[in-house]
Amino acid sequence: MVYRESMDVHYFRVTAVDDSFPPRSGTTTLQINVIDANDHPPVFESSNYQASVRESVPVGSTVVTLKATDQDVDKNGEVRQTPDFKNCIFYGNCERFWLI
Ligand SMILES: [Ca+2]
Repeated sequence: MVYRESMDVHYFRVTAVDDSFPPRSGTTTLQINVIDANDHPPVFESSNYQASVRESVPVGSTVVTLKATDQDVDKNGEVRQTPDFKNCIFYGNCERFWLI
């Protein structure tokens, strides 16, 4: 198995030999770039976050900042927030959400 995360470029030395006598040969180097696969999930810095907020906090206030990283690159490594979860805290008292 080839993993881009361990080595993203491989080099091979290739030699071709004819059947003349003495044999003649040519050598070249083959470079293979390993393209990333989306094989890693985003991972949060912590498996558990806790925050407290005053009941009078203004709408739009930041309560806690979560950070997640993904070992993949480019589009495969982008970490996005699911739109349905934006600005929501689960298990609140208003139809499953507290909107802040
Ligand atoms: Ca990924």
